[in-house]
Order: sequence, then C-alpha cells, then structure tokens
Amino acid sequence: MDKKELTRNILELKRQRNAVICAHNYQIDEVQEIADVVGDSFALSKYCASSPRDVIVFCGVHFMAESAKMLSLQKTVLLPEIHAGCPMADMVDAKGLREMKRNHPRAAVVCYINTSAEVKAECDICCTSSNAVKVIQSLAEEEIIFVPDKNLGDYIQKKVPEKKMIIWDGFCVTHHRVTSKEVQKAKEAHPDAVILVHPECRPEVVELADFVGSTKQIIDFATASPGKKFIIGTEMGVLYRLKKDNPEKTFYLLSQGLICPNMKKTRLESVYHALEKMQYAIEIEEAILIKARTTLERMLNVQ
Ligand code: CIZ
Ligand code: SF4
Repeated sequence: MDKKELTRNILELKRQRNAVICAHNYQIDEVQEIADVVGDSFALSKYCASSPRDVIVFCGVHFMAESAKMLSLQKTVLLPEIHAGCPMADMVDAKGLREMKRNHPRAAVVCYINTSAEVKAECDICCTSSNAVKVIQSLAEEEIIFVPDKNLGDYIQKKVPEKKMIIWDGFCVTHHRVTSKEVQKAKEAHPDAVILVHPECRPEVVELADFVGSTKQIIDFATASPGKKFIIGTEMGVLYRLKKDNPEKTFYLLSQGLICPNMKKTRLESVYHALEKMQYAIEIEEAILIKARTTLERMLNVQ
C-alpha cells in the first residue's frame, strides 16, 4: 500500500471501529499528520477520557497508553507497537521503590508520569514535566522520594529548595545524551537564537538554556515569543508542530542525538494494523489499576 492508500484505509477503519487516534509530540510526522489530536502524554490521556469513541489508538510508548487506559476504563486502548517502551520508565521497578520507601518512611512518594502502572501503584502522587514543581509544592511532607528521572529531580530540587528530595538514579537515554559542549557549539553557530530545553536534560545543559519546559511548554513558548530563531533541546518530533505552527520562524535541533528510537517505532502501517487487528490492547491488573489510578487522579486535583 502506498501512503495515500494507507491513509484512506486507516480513516475508513477508524470510522468502522469508532476510534480516535492520539499521537505524542515525539511521533514521526506522518503519524502526527493522521492523528485526531497531538500532544503530551497527560493532555492526550485527558482527551481520551473525554472522547465519546469506543477505541483509542495511542501512538506513543507503553506507559502513556497505560495512563490513557487508567482514565478510560470502559474503552479499548491500543498501543500499535507492543515493543514501544520507555527505557527511563524501565529503570525503576516496584520492588526497588518499596525498598527506598522503607529507608525513608516519612517521605511522600512522587513519580514522573514516565513510569509503569506497577510503580505508580506504589506512589502517592504523579507529575508531568509541566506540573512537577507545582505538585511537589502542594505536598505537606518535607521529604520527597522522586522516581525515576534524576535530571528532572535535580531541576525540581533547585526550584523548591525547602524540600529534601531523595531522587532515583534514572534518566532519559535520549535527553541525557546532550552535553553542555553541544549547547555552547549551538550558541556559537546561532548567537541570536533562543535556547529551549526539556528538564530531562542534564543540569549543566539546563543551566545554559533560556527556557526550560515540557514539550507543550516549549511549543507554546516558541509560538508566543517575538523571537525568530530557536534552538530546541528536546526530541526532534516536536519540530513538526513547531514548523507547522510557525512557518516564519527557524528551529535548530540542539543535538542530532535528540531522537527517541521507541517513539519512532510507530509508523502508518502500525496504525493500520492496530485498527485492523485491534492490537495491542492495554490490560492492567485490577489491584494495580485501582492504586495507580488514584496516584494519577491526585495529580488532577492539584491543577
Ligand atoms: O509527558 C510527556 O508527554 C513527556 C514524556 C514529555 C513532555 O514534555 O511532554
Ligand atoms: Fe522515554 Fe526519553 Fe523516549 Fe521520552 S524520549 S519515551 S523519556 S526514552
């Protein structure tokens, strides 16, 4: 099938299945083009929950489809590529976290949304890169266990110095790869550009940026800014939206390493097969689901 035919078949199957297609900001251009909605994991999960459709095709990685399922229990949530996982989410497991909790019994336990349902079930509250500082500030406890991203944890600690953060040793393999040397080089090459980076980058990279934020915050900032040139320090998939919404502005990727192989696994063919075969449906064990959902819902109440 060529691209045109694939697209036509996807749209027809989507109608037959009464489905909605969601795509993360890091998905390939073709998948973003065909999606009903594009955004970050949290915005997409909320959108799915309010959608009247029976089936949600979630083009992203596993933890995102799981979060969507938790907020849309009656719906079928499909992850088109079963092996699209998040290496950072896989760096923490429930057993290890339980041990950390035993060593810090007074701490509140906060997880980044990039975690499995099993890990979320062990936590008090969840956060995203958009609301992490606000979530931590909302907690009464002084001690905070934070999993799994040490870079985001460090960023929060600097913003909320009154808290004592106990941080898991995880990181995003894609964002952690960016070095401060690359930032300096990019600055030299484009001295009049504004530097926007994701808090999953190393502290020394974050330090050199003009703005730090989630994918949504980076897109919103660049769109509202009077600036004309931007150096983008997050996964290259965001360039699609940035360029589409801001044709008069120029965007440079901070590092050629800013590509997440797991986010690139989903192709138009994957979306077609997902709808055709109704694969791969997300199932979460009941006991885990109830606890993990509470962790997610507590975050909703903070906003
Ligand atoms: O929450 C998300 O979707 C992720 C992983 C990143 C972001 O900044 O949007
Ligand atoms: Fe995970 Fe990083 Fe890929 Fe996001 S970009 S899915 S945090 S590995």
